[in-house]
Order: sequence, then C-alpha cells, then structure tokens
Amino acid sequence: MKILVINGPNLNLLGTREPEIYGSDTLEDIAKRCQQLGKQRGMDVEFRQSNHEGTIVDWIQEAINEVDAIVINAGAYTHTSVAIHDALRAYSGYKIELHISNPHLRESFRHISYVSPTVHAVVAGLGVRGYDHVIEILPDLLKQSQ
Ligand code: CA2
Repeated sequence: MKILVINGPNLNLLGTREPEIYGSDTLEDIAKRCQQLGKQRGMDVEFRQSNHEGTIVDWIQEAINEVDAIVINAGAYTHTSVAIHDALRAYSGYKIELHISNPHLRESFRHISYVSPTVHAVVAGLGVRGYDHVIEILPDLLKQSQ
C-alpha cells in the first residue's frame, strides 16, 4: 500500500513561525511520525513539500496508477489553484484534503477550496495531529472504498 502526502507552499516553515496557528512541530517531525505510523500498518508513506504549483501538479500526475491514496495539504494553493484541482480530478485513487487549522474560522478568502470538490474526505482544525489521525484511519477507509 503506497500513500503520498503532499504539502504545499510555506509548510516548510512549520515550527518556526505562527505556532499559535500551526503548532511547534516541524514538517520533518510530522513526516517521521507519518512514516512510522504507516510502517506499523503496512503502508509506505512518501512525504513531500513544494512551494511550486507545477511541481505539485507533476507529483499528482505521477501518482496516477502508482499510489493508493493521496493526502494533500495544498496550503494557500487550496484557495487558488485550478491546476491542482484538475490534476486531482485526473487521479482516481483515494484522496483526502487536510488542513492544520480550520480555514472556515479564518479570513473569508480561505473559505473557498478548489481541492474539496475533488476529494473523498476533508480533515481540518485538528492541528498537526490531523496528519497522524489520517494515516491511522487510512487502512480502514481504503478497505471501505474497494
Ligand atoms: O491550515 C492549513 O493547513 C493551511 O492549509 C495552511 C496554509 C494556509 O494558506 C491555508 O489557508 C490553511 C498556510 C501554510 C503556511 O504555513 C506556515 C507555517 C509556519 C509559518 C508560516 C506559514
């Protein structure tokens, strides 16, 4: 079972700024936990981050027929990117949109998601632990979706 976790722009800054919104864990801390939790459940978790929209589109395209599920925190591209929306529509595996904060409690420009209409599930507002919970529940979700 292969899982691809994609993180968008500025998420490489986690743990360095805005801890009141995003907590104090670094992206590397989160990646290590996800990989360990995945391993315990027989899943190979690939954890990536890019600040570039086209790179994220490439990763989603490369995942077609290769990866069982994509977990995506597209960061600010969530609210702007038709290109990521289209790429996600082309990927027919299981998809989860994830946000550390709850964008609906924040500025109105964060209330629109171009990712949400393309995914099976949305997780938001659980802090960085949202990543752990998603990895833990994915084996059940994948079984149910088959
Ligand atoms: O809550 C989330 O996970 C977001 O996807 C985070 C994005 C934001 O644009 C979305 O509306 C919600 C921003 C990620 C930026 O992360 C930073 C972390 C530390 C310091 C500065 C930015």
